[in-house]
Amino acid sequence: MQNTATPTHCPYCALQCGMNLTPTPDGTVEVSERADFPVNRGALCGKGRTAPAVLARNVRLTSPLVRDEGGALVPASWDEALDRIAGELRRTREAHGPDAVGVFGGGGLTNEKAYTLGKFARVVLGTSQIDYNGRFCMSSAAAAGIKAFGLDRGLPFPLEDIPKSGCVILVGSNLAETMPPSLRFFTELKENGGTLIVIDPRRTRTAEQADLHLAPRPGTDLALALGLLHLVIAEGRVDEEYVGERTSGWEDARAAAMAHWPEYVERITGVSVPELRETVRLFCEPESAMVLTARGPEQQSKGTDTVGAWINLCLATGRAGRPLSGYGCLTGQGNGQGGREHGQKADQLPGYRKLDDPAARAHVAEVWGVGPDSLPGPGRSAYELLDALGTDIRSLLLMASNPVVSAPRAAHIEERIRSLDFLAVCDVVLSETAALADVVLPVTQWAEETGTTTNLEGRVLLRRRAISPPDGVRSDLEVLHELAARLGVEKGFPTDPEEVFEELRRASAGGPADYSGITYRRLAEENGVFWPCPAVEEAVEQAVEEGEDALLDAPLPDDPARETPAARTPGAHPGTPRLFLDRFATPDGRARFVPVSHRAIAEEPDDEYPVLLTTGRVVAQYQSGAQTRRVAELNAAAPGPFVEIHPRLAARLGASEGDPVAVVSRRGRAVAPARITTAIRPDTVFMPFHWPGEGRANTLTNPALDPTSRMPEFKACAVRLETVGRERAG
Ligand SMILES: Nc1nc2c(c(=O)[nH]1)N[C@H]1C(S)=C(S)[C@@H](COP(=O)(O)OP(=O)(O)OC[C@H]3O[C@@H](n4cnc5c(=O)[nH]c(N)nc54)[C@H](O)[C@@H]3O)O[C@H]1N2
Ligand SMILES: Nc1nc2c(c(=O)[nH]1)N[C@H]1C(S)=C(S)[C@@H](COP(=O)(O)OP(=O)(O)OC[C@H]3O[C@@H](n4cnc5c(=O)[nH]c(N)nc54)[C@H](O)[C@@H]3O)O[C@H]1N2
Ligand code: SF4
Ligand SMILES: [Mo]
Repeated sequence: MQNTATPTHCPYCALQCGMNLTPTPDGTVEVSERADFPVNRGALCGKGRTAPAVLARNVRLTSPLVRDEGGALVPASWDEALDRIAGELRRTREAHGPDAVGVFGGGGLTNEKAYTLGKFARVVLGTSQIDYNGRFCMSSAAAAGIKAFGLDRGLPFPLEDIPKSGCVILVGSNLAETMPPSLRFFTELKENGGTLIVIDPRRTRTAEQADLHLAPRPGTDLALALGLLHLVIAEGRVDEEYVGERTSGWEDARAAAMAHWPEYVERITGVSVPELRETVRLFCEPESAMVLTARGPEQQSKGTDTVGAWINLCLATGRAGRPLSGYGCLTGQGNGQGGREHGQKADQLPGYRKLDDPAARAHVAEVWGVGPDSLPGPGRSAYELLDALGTDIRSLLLMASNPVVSAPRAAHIEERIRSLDFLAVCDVVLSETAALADVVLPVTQWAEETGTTTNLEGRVLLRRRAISPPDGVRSDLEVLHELAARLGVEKGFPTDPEEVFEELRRASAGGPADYSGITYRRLAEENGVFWPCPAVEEAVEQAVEEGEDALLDAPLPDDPARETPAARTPGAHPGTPRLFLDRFATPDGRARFVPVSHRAIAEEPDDEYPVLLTTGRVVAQYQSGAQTRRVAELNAAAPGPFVEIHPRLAARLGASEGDPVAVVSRRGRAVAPARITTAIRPDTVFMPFHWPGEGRANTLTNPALDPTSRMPEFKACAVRLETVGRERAG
């Protein structure tokens, strides 16, 4: 292996910060600054900086594990482990049919892995039962984006546009903790005279940066957005010309908003009418403005409608598909964007195609060399799939998720997982879910393998291998190749990521997320390419005929969306940093208003469960914590769960700072120390969800699903508080 630094990207969140990795004598890597990547310009959060700790042999798995007759997980050879998985999956299929085998993926998987996992499920297992943890993440925003714009890409513009906008409303994003290097774009926005509005029931580190912070009751963002639109109409701030030229469906959306009087919205949300008016003024006065949502408004049983309402606000004011304006979703996982495009989702084929679209089936089936009729139809969503374990679904192959900690109503899901006939888990560490498996396969990690990810801007990136993996570890692609062979499919599951990417290019060609013009070489040279990026055949032919010089002068489409900050590959399609500037991706090119009305959360507080619980993240832990809880520096910063409680509620309960508090919902009971703070509403408590065991927040959460996106309501459920060892209070 080389000893020079390899430019690559962080293993964790959707920012995909650039970093340089240099091999160290102990077999891991040293992280150093990589200033050429425009998203983070060298800055990293503590998680990215300490990511190499998880590469260490004493932290990660280095041998397959198989459950022995005594019930213990013991080291085994790769052949033994793979044979066992293939045998059990075959047995389940023969006894109960192909849909009795389930597959669960993750938004942390590279594009190549997510693509191959989806293909493996449909072609090798023939099951419709595949979904992934991204369903818990961005599915509501995706559904709303597709409804309104005809296309879902997290941000329709590069992050670099943010500082030049006039106003940004951040709805339910705590990016100061969840994407710290991105805070720079918002401080630059303020330095340039723009306004930052943050909407969060808690005064977070992000909210502290805001010019205006609105703290609504959890689960009321839909009413809030409707109230703002009502005021936009009442104050004559609708951009009638834009609405007439670029949208459809305004009359119904307008009528729905008019039913949401500011005073009514104030009662529902707790945000005062003057605050609503001030928000409208700050949003409407500048030339340009943006709305960015994250998990706060999205992880609700009405998340799709809620995002739709925020998009309506953008459309009515002419703030979408115009320079420095638009709606965007701050996607979460490392490959949260690409992970939702290439087929690990229940209803989806590569290139963001729909599994129930005959033309899409025919195209992808041809690339895969199978008959279109052999492809199964759409399957269940993530929670529904997990809920069916042990009943309809008897065996599960799980890759890159830890639902024992991260799924809603987790005690029930844990019980479902335990009731499976067979569970195989591929992971880098022995996560809480892997610990329940019959076979665990140890896989390579970010710095040990090459692959592409697509960050929250829709920028496809090359994550390069910097070191060799330790002996005993294989890549997810090798696992799928070996299992396919054992299940009778010898071809079509390459282990070389570039070979997989070449196939993905063809499979995605012509689809909404078209990667066909992207190559590993371009990604390396251009520092990322924004999709859609179709192959430009003529340009390639011309290149061959006329040689490189002619290509340097090749005309580029005359479109401001094509202006990439990075170097362009002459003659090739330059990629699309900015979407919708000319038209939206709907059949008539117009964005669609959706008529939406407020509705309550699935479980309102009552006498028995009088307090609202919301959940989320802290800066030093990542997701289920499977990786970051193994890093000493991060554990020192965030050692365990806690319950944020307002002093008034704490006084009523009789709890002091640090006292263990029981939080009880209809699903179960969790105990964690009280953290008393005025930064939260008195009617609401907050728990981060990074820990298993007694303080597991997801023991409490409500799996009520959004009817469209099938997103569970992680952000609001009814609980009561008890001091531990005493009778109920709160
Ligand atoms: N440190 C860290 N960073 C991460 C992750 C991590 O686990 N740890 N995970 C990554 C992933 S996958 C994701 S999805 C992103 C998530 O990134 P964020 O969405 O920023 O994270 P959350 O903390 O889940 O939620 C954001 C905020 O929503 C607020 N909120 C709760 N209920 C409501 C509500 O009803 N309405 C509104 N408006 N706000 C509400 C919470 O108080 C919280 O401050 O972070 C990514 N980055
Ligand atoms: N209460 C509550 N619950 C939530 C949320 C919330 O806000 N509140 N947020 C939800 C959201 S947005 C998300 S994204 C989910 C995430 O929750 P999970 O799906 O549990 O995500 P991770 O903890 O990132 O789990 C990833 C697992 O894959 C492993 N891994 C990492 N890279 C690879 C790889 O390349 N291959 C393989 N095979 N394994 C790998 C890691 O070690 C880890 O065990 O949690 C959801 N749960
Ligand atoms: S912000 Fe996200 S991508 Fe950047 S270093 Fe931190 S975890 Fe990694
Ligand atoms: Mo997420």
